[in-house]
Amino acid sequence: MLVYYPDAPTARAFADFVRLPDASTSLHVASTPEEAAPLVGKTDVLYGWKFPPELLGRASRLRWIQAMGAGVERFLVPELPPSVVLTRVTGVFGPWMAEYTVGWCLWVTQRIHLFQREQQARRWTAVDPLRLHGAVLCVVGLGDIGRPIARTARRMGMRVIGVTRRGRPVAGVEKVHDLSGLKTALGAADFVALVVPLSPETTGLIGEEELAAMKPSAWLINMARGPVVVEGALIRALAERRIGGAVLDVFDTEPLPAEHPLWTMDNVAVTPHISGPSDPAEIAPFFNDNLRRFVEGRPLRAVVNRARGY
Ligand code: OXD
Repeated sequence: MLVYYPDAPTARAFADFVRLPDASTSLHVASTPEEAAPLVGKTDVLYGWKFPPELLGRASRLRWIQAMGAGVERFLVPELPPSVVLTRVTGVFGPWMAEYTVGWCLWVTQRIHLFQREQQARRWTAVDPLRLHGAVLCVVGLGDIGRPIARTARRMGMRVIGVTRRGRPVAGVEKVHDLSGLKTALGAADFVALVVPLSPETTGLIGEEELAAMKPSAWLINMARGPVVVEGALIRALAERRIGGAVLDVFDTEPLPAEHPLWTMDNVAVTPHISGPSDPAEIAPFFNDNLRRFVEGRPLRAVVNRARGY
């Protein structure tokens, strides 16, 4: 078994939580392509994140990859042999991302940014906050992550609508639109939370027309992947104040380059891809359960459908 994470102490922490099924399994840890290269050809199970795709073509024994995150597009490369089963992590990130969503919605409605600035200038600026209660949150993607976000937002008194591929009803969500209703849903929202996986279908999902469908006061919260939003269109909409603002955790290029215009826009909050952290201790029970299933020949949990991309 190979544990791979591109940071040595974190890779070690992931490895420390692994419960090996028997004494004949050996566990290797790598955090650079150079360390992984001599190991990949003898690996049956890869427990990894940001694994160098070029090495996957050399993984001739590989049978199963457990990704350490929710979004698995980095593994869905032509080098990945078709016989390898890929699993993602479910049940872990939703609660984190629900707190992120509600936290940043409150940052907007409580005008936290404004009051911090005013405090620094010792200015008494009595502007009323907005109500979160009754505000409409549109969750785009109501899967394992979107549903806990919807539940948490509802508990805070928000009204929740959503968008999914098929538009099937979801308990507690007032109205679920299918993709053909995306713009209608966006137009009804005060906050839009993006939590779809990156796939050919979702690349550029939010472009010029979708941004134009949003209310001029609405905020976009992107926790999905940068390319789900057409970055140029978003920057124009923000600069021309055609939407209220954006809270962005993901970007086309990460880390966001120092000279990037999004850093300095006053209607943008930038966070460095932290909305759903991969904590070794939190993910370990999921991995160890799947490992037992793998060893016993039982079906694995959260197997990725490669054609769908999640
Ligand atoms: C993930 C991520 O997909 O960290 O899990 O973005």
